[in-house]
Amino acid sequence: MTQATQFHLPPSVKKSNDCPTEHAGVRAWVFEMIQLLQPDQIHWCDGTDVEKENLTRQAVDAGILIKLNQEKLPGCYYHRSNPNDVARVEECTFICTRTKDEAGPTNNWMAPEAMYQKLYGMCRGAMKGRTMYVIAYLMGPPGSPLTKIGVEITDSIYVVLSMRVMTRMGYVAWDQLGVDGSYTKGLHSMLDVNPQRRFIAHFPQDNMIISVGSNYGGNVLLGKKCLALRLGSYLGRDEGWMAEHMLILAVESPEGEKTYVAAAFPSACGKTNFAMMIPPNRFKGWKITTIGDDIAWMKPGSDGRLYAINPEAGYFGVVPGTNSKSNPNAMLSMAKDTIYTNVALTPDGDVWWEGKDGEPPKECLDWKGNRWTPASKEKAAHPNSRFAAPMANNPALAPEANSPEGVPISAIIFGGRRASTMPLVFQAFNWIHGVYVGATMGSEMTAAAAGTVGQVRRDPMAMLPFCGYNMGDYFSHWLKMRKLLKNPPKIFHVNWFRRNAEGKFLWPGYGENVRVLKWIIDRCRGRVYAGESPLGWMPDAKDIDTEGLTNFNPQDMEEVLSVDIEDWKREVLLQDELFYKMYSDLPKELLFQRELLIARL
Ligand code: OXD
Ligand code: MN
Repeated sequence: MTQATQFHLPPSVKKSNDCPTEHAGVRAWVFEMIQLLQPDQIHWCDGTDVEKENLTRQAVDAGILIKLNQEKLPGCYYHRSNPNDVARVEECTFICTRTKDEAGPTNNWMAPEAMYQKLYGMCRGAMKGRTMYVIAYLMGPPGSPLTKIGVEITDSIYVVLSMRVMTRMGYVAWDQLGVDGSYTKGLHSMLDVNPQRRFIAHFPQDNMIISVGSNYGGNVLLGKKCLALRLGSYLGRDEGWMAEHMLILAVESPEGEKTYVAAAFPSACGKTNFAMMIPPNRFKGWKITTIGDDIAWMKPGSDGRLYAINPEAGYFGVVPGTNSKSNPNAMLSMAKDTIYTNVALTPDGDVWWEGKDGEPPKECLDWKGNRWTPASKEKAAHPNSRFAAPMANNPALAPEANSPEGVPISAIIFGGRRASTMPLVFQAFNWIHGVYVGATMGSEMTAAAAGTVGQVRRDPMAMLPFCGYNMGDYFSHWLKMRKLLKNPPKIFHVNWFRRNAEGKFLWPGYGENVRVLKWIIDRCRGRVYAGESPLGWMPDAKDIDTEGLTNFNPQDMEEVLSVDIEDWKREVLLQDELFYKMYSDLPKELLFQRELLIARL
């Protein structure tokens, strides 16, 4: 444990504890931020249980958290956000590289000096009357060569308590930082939680994040989207690894054969459900365990395979629609020690949301605190209401989630929410084709980001909102990674959301997705046939096991696997929308892949 040391404060600032670090850079930066932000008090977070108890009590006293029914939900608390602050906001998210070109055509950009000036201007005196918390946290298991250290300054007790769930924070991180470790700086102030004064700014060349005007997880838990994806992708490009918006899971066969898979789906397309899936009876003896549900950091190993870690320690999942059928493991994960945000609150201190098991409550308070009954027109829980739960709660947690070496990935799966066009599954012909498949991914929009729900948007590798540099260079980095891998993962595309002419889902989804996963694994291990299609290698209908599927008509297999050439001609044109925007930055290989696809069609 790091020794407490003297840290001289301006006389107006109280301290609640001693500084736990001798790191000169961190101390100097914190001192500078105290002068800028002018807090009443500073608290260095140590990550202990005593600290958690104290901060939780303070948050309850201040009305920031509501203690839930401890018999039903031990250790669980409830938070309502400002109604203007319920999702990530891409229009307020900036990549402040030295030149606009480095940020590329898909990111908002501002010159670093201008952005610093603007945000430091807003931050002057912003913590008057508030406590400034200093959080050191690890992204990744302690001791992993892939792990990075972050230090976040915040004036939000909700952030501190959520960071405790989502990362390994406190002494474990102060210790790994040591006296001269490198780290990502993150400054967060809620200011007055005003959308007009909301900015999430990334300075990749300074390894720095500034987030102001919000208190929503994706904008303010700076280890997650800001460090693990935006700065992570930038660092990965320079250091020869990949930061991806991917879940990681392990599939174990009844014979004990383990295969690791990473999968990228856009926000709120079921990554958490897929990562925690429970195989159906037909797959008795098969086990799926979760390594991560949102982010993968992947690096080539000495054996030429791609090794992945989950940098996070918790889940920040979408709640509505979660129930004991769609995701029993998520239900158990959030049964204790969880912070719920923007769900509905029942009179007996329980939580409720649309799609939860059982009947809706006769009455409750909705996510805004207004009385709600089943006759109400508005939803009780916000569609992007969330749970923050420690991954240790997940009954299906893979022990490898804490392994510093990470796990060797055999398959990378891309997917989106598509009512038509995209078949249930296909395999890319090779890595370069797989990069093209990922780069042209599209999905119907959901509530995780502000925008028009339902419209198809291109979301390359599910990274459009999370790539910390020029997306064209990001594709080149993907292509270059192939050269570092003797045994690269095979690449696949899936779509669980295809519908028939009547609008009914063709595939049952959820735990049944293991049937598709099995085909994918058999392909990786060279055990199953595939036929060539214009899109890639596809299964024969008979090669996807449908035995025991009660809610699936085997005739539908042909339809869910079908490739409609006319649909695909339109799809290629739609894909061009993003390709045109990025044209001058696109690697030639991808344009060539586009030509090949058109020729095959
Ligand atoms: C998330 C997201 O919160 O992708 O994970 O939006
Ligand atoms: Mn995500």
